[in-house]
Amino acid sequence: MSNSHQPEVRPYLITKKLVPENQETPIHFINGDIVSNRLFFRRNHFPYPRFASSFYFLPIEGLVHNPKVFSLQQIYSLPSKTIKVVLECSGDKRELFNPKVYGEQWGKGAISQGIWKGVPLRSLLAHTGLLDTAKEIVFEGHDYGERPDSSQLYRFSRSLPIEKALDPDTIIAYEYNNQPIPFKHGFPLRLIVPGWYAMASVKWVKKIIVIDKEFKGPFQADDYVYYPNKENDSGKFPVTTNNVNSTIKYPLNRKLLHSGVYEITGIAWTGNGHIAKVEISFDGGQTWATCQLTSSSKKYAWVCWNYKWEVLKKGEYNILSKATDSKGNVQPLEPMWNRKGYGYNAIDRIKVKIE
Ligand SMILES: Nc1nc2c(c(=O)[nH]1)N[C@H]1C(S)=C(S)[C@@H](COP(=O)(O)O)O[C@H]1N2
Ligand SMILES: [Mo]
Repeated sequence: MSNSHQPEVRPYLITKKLVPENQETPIHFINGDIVSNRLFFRRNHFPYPRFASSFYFLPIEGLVHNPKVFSLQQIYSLPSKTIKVVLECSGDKRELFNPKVYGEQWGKGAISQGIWKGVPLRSLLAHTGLLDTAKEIVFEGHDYGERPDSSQLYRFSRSLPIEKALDPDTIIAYEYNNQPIPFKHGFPLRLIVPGWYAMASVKWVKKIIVIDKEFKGPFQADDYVYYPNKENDSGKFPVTTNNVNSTIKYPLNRKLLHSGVYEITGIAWTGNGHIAKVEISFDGGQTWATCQLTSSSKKYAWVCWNYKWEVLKKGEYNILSKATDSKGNVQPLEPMWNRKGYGYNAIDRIKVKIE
C-alpha cells in the first residue's frame, strides 16, 4: 500500500492512436518480467472485430489430407504448452531512426511479455495432415478494413513457412497469464510465434489455410518487409526474427541526478537463442562493464539486468547498453536503416546530468 496520505499513483498506456487502437507500454515502469493485461501494448491495423465467440470454430483447410473444423472445447482438451514470450512490434523504437521514417512513431514501449498457453499448431496439423505440395500456412484474422493506400477491404492475414509453423513452440494460444486471452489481444484464439516480431502473432484467428506458394497479402508483401533503400525496393527482405536488443529502464533519459550510487536497470531480449551478456558504457562506448542479469536468461523471454553505478563527479554522462545473444549477435552502434522503420536495435542510449 502507498503512504496513507497519498492517493495511489500508477502508470498508464501511452496513447498513439485511438481508432485503430495503438498504445504503448510504459516500459520504464514495468518491474519484473510479466506485463499485466492493463499495461500490455496494443497495436491494431483495423477497428476491433465483432464476432460471436459463443459460436467459434477454427477451420484448417487448403492443401491438407483431411480438412477439419476444431471447436474451442477440442482445442482446450489437447495437450498444451505454456511459454513466456516477448512480443515486440517490429516498429518498436521507430522514432529513433535517423533519418526519420514514416509510420507510427513508437518509442521504446511497443513491447510486452507474459505467459501464453495454447496447443502447438503442429498438433492441429497432425490431425489434418499436409500434402507434399504444402509450402506456407496462412492465418486469417477476424478484423478487416481499408488500408491507407486503397478503398479495398483487407483482412489482417499473414503466413508462416512450414518449418516455422511446425516448430513445437509455435502455438495457437487461448490463455494469457493464466486467464482467457483478453479480447484486445486476440480472444479466443491467437497465433503466438515465439522469437519473431509480433506482426506474425495473428490475433482473433478465424481460419487457417495451407497453400503451395508464397502468400502475397499486403501485410506480408508490402508491410513487414525491410526496404534498405529510400527510393526503390531493391534489396528487400521480410521481417521475421527479433533482433538482439536492450532497453535502459532506469534512470530516465535526461534526468538530473546528484552524485551518489544508482542502480541502473533494464531489459534485454533476442529472437536467436538467449541473451548471453549485457554490457554498459559511460564513456560513449570506449570501455564496457558487465551488467548483472537478475533473472536466468531463457529463450523467447527478456532478461532483466542491473548495474550499480557510483558517480561522484559532476557532469553529463552518456549511458549505453549493449546486449549479446548466445548466437553471437551483438547490438550495433547504428541501426540498419530501412524505409518503413522496422527492427531498430542499435545500442540503447540515455543521457543524465550529475549536479
Ligand atoms: N488480427 C490481427 N493480428 C495482429 C495485428 C492486427 O492488427 N490484427 N497486429 C499485429 C502487430 S503488427 C502486432 S505488433 C501485434 C500487437 O499485439 P497486441 O495488440 O496484443 O500488443 O499483433 C499482431 N497481430
Ligand atoms: Mo507490429
